[in-house]
Amino acid sequence: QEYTIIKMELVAPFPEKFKVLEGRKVFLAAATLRPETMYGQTNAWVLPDGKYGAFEINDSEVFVLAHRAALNLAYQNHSRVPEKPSCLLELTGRDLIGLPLKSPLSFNEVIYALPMLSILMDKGTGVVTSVPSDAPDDYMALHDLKAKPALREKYGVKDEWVLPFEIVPIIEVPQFGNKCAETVCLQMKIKSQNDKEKLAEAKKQTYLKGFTEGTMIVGEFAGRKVQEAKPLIRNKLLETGQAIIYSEPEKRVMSRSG
Ligand code: ZZB
Repeated sequence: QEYTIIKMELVAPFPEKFKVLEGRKVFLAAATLRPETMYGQTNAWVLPDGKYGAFEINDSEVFVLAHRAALNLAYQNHSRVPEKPSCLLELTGRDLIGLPLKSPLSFNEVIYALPMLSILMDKGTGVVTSVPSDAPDDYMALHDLKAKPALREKYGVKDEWVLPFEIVPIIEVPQFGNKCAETVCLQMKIKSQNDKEKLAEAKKQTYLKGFTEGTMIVGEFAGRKVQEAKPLIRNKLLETGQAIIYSEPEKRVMSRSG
């Protein structure tokens, strides 16, 4: 599986726990298959109990991601020490919740890291960028946080990290409109982010529809088909140093996604 890693930059001044990283560029490294949706980012997702680390990628840049992903990256020429992850700081998802981030292409200038309970730590980087317009999982998880003050309280999520963030329409899909994920979640009567089976089906449908029939309605490639825009946007992110390629070795146990 070939992902694009989106570099979501931690905004200074860094919180206490991250002070040792001051002077470097620190990024939450989010693995995505949909780089063309980055305009619609509203937050990042992390697993509260997940184990993360801050790893030296080169002399100036640090990535926050799962240890396993750091090891893979080290073998893909993305570690200060060749073939060896160099961890500066051990972290959990809870340490990351509330971090303010600047993410490439996002219309929201600053977005926050928030808890998602369905994040898999053995897939991608364990950090996910959230696009509730086009990803059903993101739509439901953000919906849960907005609708349930107790859930926000449980994870120490401040209102201002969640409530101001509306869905940003970025892709028009025939019959599904420009908030594709919302349409599918409502149609399928999905109740929460824990409705795993329905969400898997919703994701499948949304992927297919978005990719084969979607048209960009924002950004540099507005008016172009998603199929055409996707590689163009991806290359742009790679060329400008806002993203890197991440290949995931196919060694996962046969799983949910097959
Ligand atoms: C932004 C985005 C926008 C995504 C969208 C999807 C969609 P797949 O096919 O199962 O490999 N993801 C990445 N890593 C994880 C993880 N560790 N745990 C949970 N979810 C993860 O799915 C790849 C997608 O799953 C990635 O692309 C990421 O979310 C999420 F509009 O990034 B995506 C219809 C989906 N739309």
